[in-house]
Amino acid sequence: MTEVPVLYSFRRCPYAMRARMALAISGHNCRLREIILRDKPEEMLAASPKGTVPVLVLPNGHCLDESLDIVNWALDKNDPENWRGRTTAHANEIAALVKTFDTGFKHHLDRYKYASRYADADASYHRGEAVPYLKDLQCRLQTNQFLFGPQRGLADITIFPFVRQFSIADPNWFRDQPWADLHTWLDSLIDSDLFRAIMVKYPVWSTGDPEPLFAPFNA
Ligand SMILES: N[C@@H](CCC(=O)N[C@@H](CS)C(=O)NCC(=O)O)C(=O)O
Repeated sequence: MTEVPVLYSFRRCPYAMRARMALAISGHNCRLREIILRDKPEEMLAASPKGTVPVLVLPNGHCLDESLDIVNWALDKNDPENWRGRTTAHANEIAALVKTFDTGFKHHLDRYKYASRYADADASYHRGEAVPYLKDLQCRLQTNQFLFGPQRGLADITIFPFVRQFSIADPNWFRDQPWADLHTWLDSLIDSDLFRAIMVKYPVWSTGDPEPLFAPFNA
C-alpha cells in the first residue's frame, strides 16, 4: 500500500474542520489520528512541539502544523471545486477576511463561548464585540449566496466552522438576529455532504491503535 500522510485531528476543532474539508475535497487520502487536547500523543508533539491541531505529517517526514498550510497543500494537489482559482481576483481580500476571523473574531468567540475559562471575561460584552464581524458577512451574503460568489470557496470553508461555533453558544439568540442570509449560508454549509462526511466520529487514537483511512469521498 502506498504510504499516505498522517493527520492529527480533533473532531470539534474549527481549524481541524477546515483541514479535513480541504483534504476530503482534494481526494487525497490520509490516516486519521483523532486526539483529545488534554492528552496529546507523544508522536504528535514530537512532530510539532507547539501542540495544536491540525497537524499533517507527510510520508517524507515534513510536517504542516498550521491549518491554512494544510488547506493549501491539499488544494495544490487537487482543487476540484476551484475553491481558490475562481477567486484569484479577490485573493488578498479573502486572505484578509480569513485573518480577521482567525484573530479578532476568534478572540471574542472564545471569551463569549468559554467565558469561565478567562478571568474577568464578560460573555455578553464579547458577543457584542463579535457582532460587527457577523454583520460584515451578512452584508456580503446579501448579494451572493457565498462570500465571494455563487459557489462555496476558500473563505466560506475556512470561516464557517467558527460561525457555527458562535451560533451554538446560544442558538436562540443567534437565530433571533436579523441575519437571514447569514443563517441560510451557515445552514447550507452545515447541511452539506462535505461537512457531514468530515464530522464522522473516530475513536481516539493512541500508540499502536489502528489508524482509519480518512478518505470520505474515495471509499
Ligand atoms: N493557528 C493554528 C491554530 C490551531 C489551534 O489553535 N487549534 C486548537 C484546537 S481548536 C488547539 O490545538 N489548541 C491547543 C490546546 O487547546 O491545547 C492553526 O490554524 O492550525
